[in-house]
Amino acid sequence: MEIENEVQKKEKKIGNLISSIVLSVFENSGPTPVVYFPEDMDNISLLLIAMKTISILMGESIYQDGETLDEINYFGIIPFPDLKLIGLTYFFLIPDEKARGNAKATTITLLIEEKNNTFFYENMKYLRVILDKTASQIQKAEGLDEYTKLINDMKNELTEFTKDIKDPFSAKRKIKVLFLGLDRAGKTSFLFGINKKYSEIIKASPTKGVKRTEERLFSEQSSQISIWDLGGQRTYREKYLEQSKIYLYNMDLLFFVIDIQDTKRIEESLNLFKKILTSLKALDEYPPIIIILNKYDPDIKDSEEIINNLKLVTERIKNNSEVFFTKIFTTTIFDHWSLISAYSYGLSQLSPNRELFRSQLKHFAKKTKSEALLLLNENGIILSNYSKDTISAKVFEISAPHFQTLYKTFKEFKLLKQDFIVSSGISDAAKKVIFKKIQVNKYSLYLLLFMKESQGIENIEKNLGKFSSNLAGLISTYI
Ligand SMILES: Nc1nc2c(ncn2[C@@H]2O[C@H](COP(=O)(O)OP(=O)(O)OP(=O)(O)O)[C@@H](O)[C@H]2O)c(=O)[nH]1
Ligand SMILES: [Mg+2]
Repeated sequence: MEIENEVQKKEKKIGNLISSIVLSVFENSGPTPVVYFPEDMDNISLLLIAMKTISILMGESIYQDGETLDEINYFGIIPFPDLKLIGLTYFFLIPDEKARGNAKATTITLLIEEKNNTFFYENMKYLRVILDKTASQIQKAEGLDEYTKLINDMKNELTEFTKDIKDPFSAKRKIKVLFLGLDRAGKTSFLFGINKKYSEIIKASPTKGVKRTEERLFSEQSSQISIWDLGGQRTYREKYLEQSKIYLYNMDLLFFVIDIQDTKRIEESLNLFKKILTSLKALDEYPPIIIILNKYDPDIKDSEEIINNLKLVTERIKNNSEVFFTKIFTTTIFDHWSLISAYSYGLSQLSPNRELFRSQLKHFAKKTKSEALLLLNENGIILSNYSKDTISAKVFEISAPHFQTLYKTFKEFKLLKQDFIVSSGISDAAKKVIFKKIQVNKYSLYLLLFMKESQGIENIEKNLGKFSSNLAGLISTYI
């Protein structure tokens, strides 16, 4: 009898993996929970969910700046520590001629218990499809009755989906990142370069088997990122392809490294890439793939040979990648930024909140009249970036690492009166690059801004509070 009760309890819990669903709309009176499940949810929790999701996502008036309905759709994972819940929120607009900006800010939030948070990360793709589908139906719906029906349909679909989930979730999200490529492509050097272990690069010998390290974007981060650097010599390659279930299985992100100087081995390298994709398809794994064309050294990058190799590889990768998401970067250990850009871009693919971060940066850029913005962690990894044009982006590429070094040096020798560095006299007197440390809860972050107007600093201070508090709601679930 007792055993049966236990079983029943467990069954019920699994069926109720999703604690609640809330559809919130920004009405005249403010953020309002309009449809929710379960129906007896208390008002205080409902209001908290409506306010937090809508305000984080909305900024003040992001959607009134001439963006079309379709441009506004963001996913994010948002913590609700007071309720011990965690939410997956989809933000979108419902057209409404009577509303400010001709649209009403709307969110659909799925809530689960904090301890089950890996459920969201592991099922993100599927959940995104369901939420997206429901949202686009709601955009076309006529009113409350239809909203209620659509949310109810979604609830049933989700219950059906979660009913088969038997395993309890580990509290920690485990992320597996692989570095693959031929021997001597530069995988190990790349990773040493990212961590500025330059003396190790000189000493590096070919990797035997696998070398595993842990990456931390923040010391407080709750997920565990394992970086697997796989030796590229033939025997090791054969081993990981043969035992793909051990090595390639459950991969969240792949860096594929090619030596762009080694013209003779480009075919071999592309063949390996093909084999890896075939293995991944067999495993039904579709991680984002970052292609790293390495050894793109400053002194030879304009040579005819390198230009030809680049063209060939880019074309072949494009034609061979099929359903995989790929992004190509050129890198060299002689340019730290080239490594950081590729690496950061890859890691950002792991963040369900990346679109939200970007929209926050874009909004802050507008408020501060900045041409470009970068948000870095303490190790100089880019968490998010926004730039109006490619020139601003280029300015950043060149200046960001220098600023961070300068800042740290000044700080170390106690030469900083305020918590920022300003450089002016760039192209014209009014343009400034500002590097500033910001504190978001317990997280220390760095902000680099490229501004065209000189009243910039006051603008930063004025808007920083709101910006930081919005980021605070998103950063603990960044990865
Ligand atoms: N010129 C140049 N040499 C590089 C660059 N990156 C790495 N190398 C050199 O390339 C050689 C191979 O680098 P590794 O990092 O050991 O290559 P790997 O891909 O880890 O090789 P395996 O462990 O055998 O798979 C070393 O001598 C590095 O110094 C680069 O950007 N430019
Ligand atoms: Mg190696």
